[in-house]
Formats: sequence, structure tokens, C-alpha cells
Amino acid sequence: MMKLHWSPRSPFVRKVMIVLNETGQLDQVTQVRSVVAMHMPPNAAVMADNPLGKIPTLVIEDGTALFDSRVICEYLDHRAGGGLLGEKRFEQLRWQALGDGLIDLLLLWRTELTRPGGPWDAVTQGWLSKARAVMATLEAEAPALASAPFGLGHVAIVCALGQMDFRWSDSNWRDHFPRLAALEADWAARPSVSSTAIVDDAPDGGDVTAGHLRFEG
Ligand SMILES: N[C@@H](CCC(=O)N[C@@H](CS)C(=O)NCC(=O)O)C(=O)O
Repeated sequence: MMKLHWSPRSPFVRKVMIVLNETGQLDQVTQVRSVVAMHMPPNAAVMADNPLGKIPTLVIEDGTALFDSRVICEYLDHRAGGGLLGEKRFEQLRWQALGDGLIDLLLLWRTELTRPGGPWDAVTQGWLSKARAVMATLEAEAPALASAPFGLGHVAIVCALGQMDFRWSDSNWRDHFPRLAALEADWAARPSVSSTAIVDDAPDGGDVTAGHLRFEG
């Protein structure tokens, strides 16, 4: 049995959960609820397996701890035959980088908004420009995303869009990126995606992101 440091609130953990579902390996993993946050002291149990103190961290049968989500997803896909990377490996990895990069930015942005003393505006303005640019890129690439078999790139993008819905629910991104919205609706119907929706099991600070991510203008 493998052990996964897990949280229902983490978009990076969700990537792994989607891959476990897609590849039929869910029953080979014990999920351990692990609480981590950038502003909290490192979680000792996570640190014992991953010196970066981040989740997801997956301990496989021989005791090796794997991180980060990219390595874990690729490992799980490899065990299952490699179908989620497929023939167009670098196309999937590039989309994965876009999705992961957007998640990173959204997580950092929210933390910045809760910083005592207030956010560093020059930095949040940069994140706004980058979030808009990533979304515009994904909208432009919607036809290619639609024609490619569902893979690790799609997994990361689904989790990024899910994070936007979870923490930035007033962004109305669907109104501005309709082709991506239509694709997302298709992806959301996959059992691997619908069964792993983010759940806030420990609400921690309210609606700090409201009004910050706007796609008009
Ligand atoms: N690049 C990493 C990022 C993982 C990450 O940032 N996870 C968050 C939870 S969503 C975390 O562990 N945060 C705690 C921290 O940064 O100390 C991955 O893809 O796994």
C-alpha cells in the first residue's frame, strides 16, 4: 500500500487524486489528512517524508517518498502504462506547466492578500496580468485541448480552473473564455473530476480574494 499526504483543499493533491481515479489505482493508496500552509510551522509528519514540507507527497511501497505533484502524477501514469502522457508528451507537459503555474500564482496571491500589513501591489498586479494571459492562452488553445486525449496537461488545467472556482468565485471567468468554459464542462463530467472537487473542511479566513481577479478591461 502507498501513503499519500492528502488534503481535500489542495489543488495539487487533487491532480494526484484525478490520476489515481483515471488509472484505477485509488485502492492502492492510503490517504493521510495532512495540514500544511505557507504561513504555518512546517508539518512534522510531512517533513519526515518531504524536506520541502509540501503536499502532495506519496510514499511508495519500498519506502521512497515522491514529490512534487508532477513527479507523482508521472510515476502513477507510468505504473499504469503511460496513457495520460501519451504520444504527445511535451504537449501534455507544457499544458501541465501552464496549469501548475496558474495554481502556484493563485495560491501565492491568496496568501499575499492575507499578509498582515496588506499585499504588495506591484506583485499582485503582475499576477493579475499573468493570470489573464494564461487564461487567454488556454482559450486560444481550446481546439487543441479538445482534440487531444485527456492527459496530465488537462488534469493540471482542470485543477487550476477548480481553484479559481473555489477561491475566486466572483471572477466570472466563464463569461470571458467561453470555449474553455465549454471544455471545462465536459471535463467536469468525468467521474475522476467530479469525485475530487475541492472541499473546504477547515475554513480559514473568508472571502479575501473577492474583487481581485477580473478579466474585463
Ligand atoms: N510544486 C508543488 C507545489 C505543492 C504545494 O505548493 N502544495 C501546497 C498545498 S496546495 C503546500 O504544500 N503548501 C505548504 C507550503 O508551501 O509550505 C507540487 O506540484 O506538488
